[in-house]
Amino acid sequence: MVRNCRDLKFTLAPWPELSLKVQIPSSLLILSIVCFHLPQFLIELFNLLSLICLSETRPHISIVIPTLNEETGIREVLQSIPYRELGQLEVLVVDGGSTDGTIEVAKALGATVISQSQKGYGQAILEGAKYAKGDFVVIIDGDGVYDPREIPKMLGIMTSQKADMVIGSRYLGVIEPGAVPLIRQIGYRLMTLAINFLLNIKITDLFSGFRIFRKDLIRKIQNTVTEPAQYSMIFSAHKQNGKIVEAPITFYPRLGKSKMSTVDSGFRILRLILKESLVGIK
Ligand SMILES: Nc1nc2c(ncn2[C@@H]2O[C@H](COP(=O)(O)OP(=O)(O)O)[C@@H](O)[C@H]2O)c(=O)[nH]1
Ligand SMILES: [Mg+2]
Repeated sequence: MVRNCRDLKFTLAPWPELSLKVQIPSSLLILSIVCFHLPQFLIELFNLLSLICLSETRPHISIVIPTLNEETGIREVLQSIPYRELGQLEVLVVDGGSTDGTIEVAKALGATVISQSQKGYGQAILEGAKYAKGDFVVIIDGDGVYDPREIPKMLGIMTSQKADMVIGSRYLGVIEPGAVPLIRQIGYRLMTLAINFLLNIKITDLFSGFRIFRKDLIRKIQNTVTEPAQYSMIFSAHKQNGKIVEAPITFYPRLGKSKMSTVDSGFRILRLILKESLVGIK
C-alpha cells in the first residue's frame, strides 16, 4: 500500500467474490467526507447554539393549547412536549367546555386547565395569553396536527432573527396527505394572497395555529385586536410593527373531529379583510 493512502474495497452484494480494490489518498477521503457532511453539521451547530443561548438566558415559556373535546389529541400533544429541552415551562390548556375526558387527561399529564369565560377559539387564545407568564407564548392546537417537538427549532429561528413572532408554516414545510381538505387549501391560498397584498407582507401561512409570540407583542395584541381570531392577530401584530418570521413545520391529519366550520370561518375572514381594507383606504 502507498503511504497515506486508504484501500477501499467495493463488493457487489450477490457476488462477494467479485470485488474491486482502489487506493484513495487519505487526505482526499477525509476531505470528501467533510465536504459531504459539513452543511448539515453547520445547520445542526447553528440550531444548537441558538438553543444554548436561549437556555442561558432562561426564558420562561408558556404553551397555550385551546381544546374542545380533544381527549385523544391532547394526550398526544402533551406527551410530545420536549420538556427537558425547553427548560422553564408552563402548559395552559384553555378549555371551551369539553364533555369528554379532555380536562381529566390534561390535568393528569400536568397541565393547568383554564375554563374559558367566553365562547370561541380566538377567545380561548386571548384568555390563555392573558394568563400566561412566559417571556415567549406558544400557541398550538390540541388535536395533534402540529408537533410540539418543533418548538425548539421555532424558538431558535425566532431568537436568531430577533423576531417578535414566528409562524409555523405548513407551506414551507410538509403537509401530510389528507391533513388539509382541498376546499380549505383553496380558501387559505386566496385569503393569504389578499391579506399579503393588503398589508404588503410576504407570509405563506397566515392561518397556521402554531405560533410563538414574544410577551411584549402578545400584550399589545391583546389590547388592540379588533376580533378574537387568529387571523386578526396578524393584522394587530402588523400594526404594532412586530417582526413576523416563519419556520417550516410538518402538518399532520387531526385526531378526532374538527370543531370549526370552514364556511363560517371563511366568511368571518372575508368580513375582516373588507373591514381592514376600508379602514386602510380612509
Ligand atoms: N377552548 C376552545 N378551543 C376550541 C374551540 N373551538 C376549537 N377549539 C380548539 O382549537 C383547536 C383548533 O380547532 P379545530 O376544530 O381543529 O379547527 P380546524 O383546525 O380549523 O379544523 C383544537 O384544538 C380545538 O379543540 C373553542 O370554542 N374553545
Ligand atoms: Mg385542527
